[in-house]
Amino acid sequence: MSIFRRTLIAATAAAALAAPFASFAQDIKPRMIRFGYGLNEQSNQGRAVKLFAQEVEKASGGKMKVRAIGAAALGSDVQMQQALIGGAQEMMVGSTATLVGITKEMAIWDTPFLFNNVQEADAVLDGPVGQKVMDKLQEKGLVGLVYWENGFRNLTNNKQPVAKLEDLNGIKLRVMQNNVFIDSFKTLGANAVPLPFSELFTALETKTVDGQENPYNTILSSKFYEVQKYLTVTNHVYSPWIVTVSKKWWDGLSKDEQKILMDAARKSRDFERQDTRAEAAKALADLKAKGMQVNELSPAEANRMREKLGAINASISANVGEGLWKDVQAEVAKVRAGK
Ligand code: TK8
Repeated sequence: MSIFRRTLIAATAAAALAAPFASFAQDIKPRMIRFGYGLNEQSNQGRAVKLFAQEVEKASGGKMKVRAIGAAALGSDVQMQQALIGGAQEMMVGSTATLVGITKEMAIWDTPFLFNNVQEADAVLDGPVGQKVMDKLQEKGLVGLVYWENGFRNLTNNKQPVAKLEDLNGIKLRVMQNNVFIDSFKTLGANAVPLPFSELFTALETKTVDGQENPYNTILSSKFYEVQKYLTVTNHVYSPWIVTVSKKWWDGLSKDEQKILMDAARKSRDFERQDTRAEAAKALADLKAKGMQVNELSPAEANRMREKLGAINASISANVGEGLWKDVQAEVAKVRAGK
C-alpha cells in the first residue's frame, strides 16, 4: 500500500471518528452559494456582494462559500429569478422592479416620487410594510433578505438636453421590464422600450435606443457616459435593490446557516447604503468630468413632470391593491411627520 493511500485512510478514519454521521460530508465540503448580480464587479453592487461573501465565509468558519458572479454572467435579473425559483442558483441581487412579474406588490416601489429622500426610503423599506411586501415573495419560491439602495433614477440620452417635458417626445428610452416604468415614460411622451439591463450598454452603443434612466452610480460604473451625452437630473423615482435566495435551497439549510446569511445580508445592506451614498455624492462631478452635459429641470418643469406622473398612481394602486397603497402612503406620512 502506498504511503499516500495509507495516509488517506488514516485521515479519513480519524475524520470519521471526530465527526460521525451525516455531518461528515458537509464538514469537508463547504456549501457553495452562487450569488449573481447584473452590474460590474467595480460597482456599488459588486462591492457589497463581495462584503457579503467575506462575512458569510468568516461567520461560517469557511463552511459556506459565496461565489460572486457579476455582469449578468448568470443571466439578466429575470433569468436569475427563475433560476432561484427552480433551485439552479442560490442567491442574487437585482431591482425590485424586475420582480413585478412574479410578485405584483413589488410595483409599489416604482411609484414616481414616492420618497423625497433616502431616510424616508430606509424607514419604509426596513419597516413593517417593506417586510410585508418582501414576504410576498415566499409564495413564489423566493426568500427576500434585505433591501439595498439602487438609488434615485436620472435620465440620460444621446439626442438633446431634456429641459422640458416636450423634449422627451420621440426619444427612444430603454426602461426596465415593468408596466409602471413603461406607463411612466409613455405618459411623459417618450417612446418607452423595455429591455433587460444586461443588453442596455450595447443597445445604447448601437443606437437601438437613445436613452435610459438609472442612478448616477450605475451611469458611472456601467460607463454609460461613453455612449450618452446628456444627463437630466430628474430623481423621478427611488429604486431599491433586493437580495433574494432560492426558497427551495433556503428550506434545506439549518437554522444556524440561515442566521449566518441573514446577519451577513444586514451587514451588507448597511455597508452598501453608505457606499452608494458616498459614491452618489461625487458621481455627478465625475460624470461631468467624463464629458456629460448635465442639466437640472426648472422648478416649474419639475412640477409639470410630477403632475403628469401622478396620473399613473391610480393604476399602481389598483395593481398592488388599495390596502397596500394606503399602508405605504401612511408609512411615508408617518416618517415625514417625524414619528
Ligand atoms: C441590474 C438592474 C439595474 C436596474 C436596471 O441588474 O435594470 O436599470 O437599475 O440595477 O437591476
